[in-house]
Amino acid sequence: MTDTNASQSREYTLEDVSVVMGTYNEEEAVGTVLDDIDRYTEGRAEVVCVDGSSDRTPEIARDRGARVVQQRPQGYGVAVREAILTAEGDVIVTTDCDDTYPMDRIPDFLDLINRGYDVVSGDRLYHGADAMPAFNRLGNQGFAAVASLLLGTRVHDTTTGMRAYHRPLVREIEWTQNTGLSAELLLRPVARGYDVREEPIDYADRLGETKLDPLQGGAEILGSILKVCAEERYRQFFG
Ligand SMILES: Nc1nc2c(ncn2[C@@H]2O[C@H](COP(=O)(O)OP(=O)(O)OP(=O)(O)O)[C@@H](O)[C@H]2O)c(=O)[nH]1
Ligand SMILES: [Mg+2]
Repeated sequence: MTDTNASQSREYTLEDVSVVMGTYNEEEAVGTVLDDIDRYTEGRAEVVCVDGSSDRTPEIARDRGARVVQQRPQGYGVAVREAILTAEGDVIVTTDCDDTYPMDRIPDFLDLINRGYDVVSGDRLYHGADAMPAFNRLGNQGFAAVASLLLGTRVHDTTTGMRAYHRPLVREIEWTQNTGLSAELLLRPVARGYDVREEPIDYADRLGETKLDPLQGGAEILGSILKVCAEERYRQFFG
């Protein structure tokens, strides 16, 4: 079993945390999200926004001390891959910039990484995800069922945007997906035997407009899940 984290020699603190996100025209939410991060990390975490906005999002983010990396908008995964590879902390926390994820849970996620997990994945479906549109909820349950069957390990929420990663894992795996990056970031570590924990979280209504078309986005995510699971199964059997 690959286990980068069990051998870690010291306890990580909030100074070792990078909170990262893609931001695309999130001026309604970005101030609240970054204020929450500051509050719950006591201003000690690095914050990285990979931004493709044409509105005031990057100015608001810079004003609040975030590091803003400008990027032409190319989709969720292109932005988040850049964000996780830019982050300098040993513990990398991803979120959406839409005020849906509970930033007050960052210290809990850090504790779990310190307990030896390589990935801590916020499971929105555990508490029912009432704020999620019914179509998306059903889709997410379907994605989890398909991925669980294909990998032979039960996973519950493959497309959550809130996770903590131990940095070595982020560097050890090659990330290839765009809309389906969130699923890839869970499924490849699960398939490769890293210590992955799904942690129930609350999920709130979005501030501002969604950036994802549910039908097209859903089809792309399903495609990513099938491809990633097939590649990982091949890798398990043929090396
Ligand atoms: N830089 C950048 N960020 C993006 C892009 N597409 C989406 N994002 C950001 O990625 C995050 C996820 O997008 P969302 O619109 O919240 O997608 P979602 O969570 O599937 O949809 P909702 O359920 O409506 O929240 C948000 O913070 C977006 O601003 C992009 O092309 N470029
Ligand atoms: Mg979102």
